[in-house]
Amino acid sequence: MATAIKKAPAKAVAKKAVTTNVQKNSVKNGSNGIHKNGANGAANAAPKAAPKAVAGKIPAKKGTGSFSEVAGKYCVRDIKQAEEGRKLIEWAESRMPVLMHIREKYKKAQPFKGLRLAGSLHVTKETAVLVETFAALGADVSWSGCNPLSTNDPVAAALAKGGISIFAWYGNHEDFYWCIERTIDLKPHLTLDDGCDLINTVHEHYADFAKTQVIGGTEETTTGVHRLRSRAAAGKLFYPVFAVNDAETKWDFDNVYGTGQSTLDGILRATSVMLAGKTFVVAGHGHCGQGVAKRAKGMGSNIIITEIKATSAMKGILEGYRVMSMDDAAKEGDIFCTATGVKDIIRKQHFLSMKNGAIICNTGHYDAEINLAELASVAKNKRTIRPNCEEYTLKNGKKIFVLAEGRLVNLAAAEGHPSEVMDMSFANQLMCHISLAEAHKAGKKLPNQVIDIDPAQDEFIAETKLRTMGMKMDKLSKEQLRYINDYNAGT
Ligand code: RBV
Repeated sequence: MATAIKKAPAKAVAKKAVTTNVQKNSVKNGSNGIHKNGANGAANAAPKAAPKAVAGKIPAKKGTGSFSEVAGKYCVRDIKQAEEGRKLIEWAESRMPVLMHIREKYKKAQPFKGLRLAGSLHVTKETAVLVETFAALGADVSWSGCNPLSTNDPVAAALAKGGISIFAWYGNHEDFYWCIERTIDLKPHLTLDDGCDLINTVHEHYADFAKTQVIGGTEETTTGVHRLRSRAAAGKLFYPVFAVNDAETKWDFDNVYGTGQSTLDGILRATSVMLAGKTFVVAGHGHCGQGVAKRAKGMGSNIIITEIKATSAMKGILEGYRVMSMDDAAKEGDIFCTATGVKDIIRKQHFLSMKNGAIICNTGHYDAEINLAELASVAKNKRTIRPNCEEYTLKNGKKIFVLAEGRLVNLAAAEGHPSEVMDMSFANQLMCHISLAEAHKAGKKLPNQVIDIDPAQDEFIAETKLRTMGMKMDKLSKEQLRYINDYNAGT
């Protein structure tokens, strides 16, 4: 049924301490772990910081639906889904050999013994392998999601059942920061972020704690690293943070091939449209945009790139794509995907000039790239046409389809990047935290800066990955080594 477009008022709902049955109208996962989107969720409402726990009293949640909850320990949608989640985690483990190798290697040493770690990262089967690796290596772990639509509820249930302190559920618009606050209640020594919401919360609401108690942290994604670098430049970073995103074994693989595959996966699950012959507009031709464009081209789409950086635009040209402004691309595209990290990439003037039936989605970290408020202002109604696909009928009569509320389509409508590529990203996360723990135990204080990844760590991770894939590499002979370093060698 079509609904007139207006903002739903926030409802205050009293919660019982422990409930188990998911109510009829609550947003939930399908049994296959594929997300089903709630029809008219408070789409773009920016989450506000939750109140802090005062004298040990936990503030009430605002969200609707019921939960499985043990105060101070976990809050997930339905603990009865744990068995289903456990199978997904086992599936991911079998495809993440590097992480499992490092788990084995450090099991005896217990590098995190006595340390508490809080993480805010998409609760997927891959993340669960990372979380359980930290726990296996001695850490006391507390976890929250880093996007309202990316938690896999069965996986969250399995983690809770396995003893992890986790606060996360799919469709968590209202209590996003409430969950982060609950992980901070456990007073972490280490923080692990994807998008910097945890780091920002610790810095803005617990500054003294951040300055005196936190040893260090890591950041997973491009957007988060940007935020961190501006925080550090402003002199407001209170502990050292490793820029995991900038590792070669992260951004050259996860951002390109992971985003490429999972974004198309999300688009296809949400629409089932044919990609061959379509005009596919990719906004932003950085690592993520390159991955999306490559894979869409592989499926037979004609690619248009929009860019602000000449070298990135040039790379698109040499791949055989067209480059144009969004004003022009808006008129030509059948499918649009934003991957810029910048807000307002697709806005009112673009919606108005789009073709009837255009499909729009985003694969950047935040939901700011498509201006949905402006879309609502030129639309007369919207309805959910299928999971993660909303039809807006414009006042000019054309229809535009928005996927996953403009949030990361690969995580909201599909399952995020494949386990095989997250294996390397999360191996980087783990190795950085081992470095932080080891430095702390050795009494070494790292500077309160954004720290780049040691190239030796990249080499170790890539080598281990290749070995687990059964690949062999060549080695330079002494003579070859001498030759490449000989400045007199020539024709
Ligand atoms: N990402 N995680 C997954 N399957 O757990 N998929 C994608 C997963 C991360 C990825 O590393 C990227 O940098 C980040 O999500 C964007 O929020």
